[in-house]
Amino acid sequence: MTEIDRTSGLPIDPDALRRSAAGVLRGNWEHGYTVPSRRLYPHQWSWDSAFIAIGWAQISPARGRQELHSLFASQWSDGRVPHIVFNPRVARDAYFPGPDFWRSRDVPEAPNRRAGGRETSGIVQPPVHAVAVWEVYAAAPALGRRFLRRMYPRLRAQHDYLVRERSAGNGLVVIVHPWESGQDNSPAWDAELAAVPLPDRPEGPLAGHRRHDLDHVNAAERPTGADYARYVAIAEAYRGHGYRDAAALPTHPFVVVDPLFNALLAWAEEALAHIADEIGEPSEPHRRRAAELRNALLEHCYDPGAGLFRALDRHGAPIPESTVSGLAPLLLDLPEDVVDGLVTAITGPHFGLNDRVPLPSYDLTGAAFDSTRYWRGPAWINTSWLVLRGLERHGRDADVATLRTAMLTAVRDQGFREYFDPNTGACRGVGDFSWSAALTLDLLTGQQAQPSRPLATARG
Ligand code: 9WN
Repeated sequence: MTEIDRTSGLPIDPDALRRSAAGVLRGNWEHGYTVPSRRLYPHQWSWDSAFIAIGWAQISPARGRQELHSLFASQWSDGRVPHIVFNPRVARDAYFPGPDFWRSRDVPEAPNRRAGGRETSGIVQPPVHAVAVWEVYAAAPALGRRFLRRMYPRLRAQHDYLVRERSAGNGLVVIVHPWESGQDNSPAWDAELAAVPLPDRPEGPLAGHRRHDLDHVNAAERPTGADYARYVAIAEAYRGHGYRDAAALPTHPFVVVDPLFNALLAWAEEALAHIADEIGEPSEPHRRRAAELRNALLEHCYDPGAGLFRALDRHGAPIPESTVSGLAPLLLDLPEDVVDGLVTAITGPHFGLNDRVPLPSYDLTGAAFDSTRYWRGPAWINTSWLVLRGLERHGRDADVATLRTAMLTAVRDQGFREYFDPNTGACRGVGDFSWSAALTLDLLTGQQAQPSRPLATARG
């Protein structure tokens, strides 16, 4: 039944929305985990699984636990959690680049195929998983702490890998591929990408490869062919070093600091501290690491003039593009003037907070803005949700309500789409996209004010 949503004043039928969101997750459930999209992404993706588990927590905490167990079953022995874990039940070329491109089977640190391990990619994605583990546990603590005990060492190994192998030398960690940011063709990567030499092959730089994304989504909504050629070249360079960071990084063609990646690592360290407390492990090292990452973000990435955090290039110089990534540190404990700066950026002309469309992925007034193309402008549910959690943490209730209304309006009117035109709200990308459904379930639960938001409300 349609009712007026208490916080937003929006006419929605929360039960119907909840039912259809749950239907998307159930439809995308695949033997122990959830694919982001049956058509475009028929495997398990790393940060998708974390957001998806947060959604499952609301309707089936058991599936939320399974989702995370399944992903971490393919963790490499060096601690990295691969960005894709391949589904052996779909054709090997159903997605490009697939298992025959990444060749994890040749890497001793990767899951052993002969022992039943799944093949994976060799890069990572933003480490938001400890938050998901905590939220899945917090949704049903009566199910017991065994899940936390099992996940804690794996999460520690995930974080230790990043801090050990990916150090930027300034307290932050680097990423080695645009796909690792989760915001693949963000304008923040343009200058670095332009410097990546394209392989000189007579049949073109993507020779021997075929993109499958364009079978499912309009080319105007996806990265360009030149972007893809460089994505492949960067991945091939890393693969050429057996995915060993110490060997690869000195000459690697793409090395940047992403504020969202680092903010999520810090937020996840806070979650690890909660988990450690709950199972009787020392939590202080996690709080310390979270604070160190936060301080390094403030020192090296915050741009007080713009009121947001900048990505850094390989020399540690700020990249002058304003993207939603630069708003993600709002998830952390910050000085009040920095919070004010971020809120001004969110509500001002660059990100244009309103109650119709979620937040754009890129500055609405930026030179590279494109309302249609992937991470160069379109509004995404996951990054909007992260900013919403940040606004919640800092008690900006009116802005939380506005953003929540925008997100619910988008999925109510356009469905659980992958992304949306940030000006008109029109749907873009694929439909029945898992994290859009999962995080809607979380939003609808927030409306019932259930006490399952420990990280959002914990201050300091
Ligand atoms: C490459 C699965 C993933 C998300 C990323 C999003 C997109 C893949 C692609 O889909 O990336 O990893 O093929 O475009 O950019 O954030 O995790 O949903």
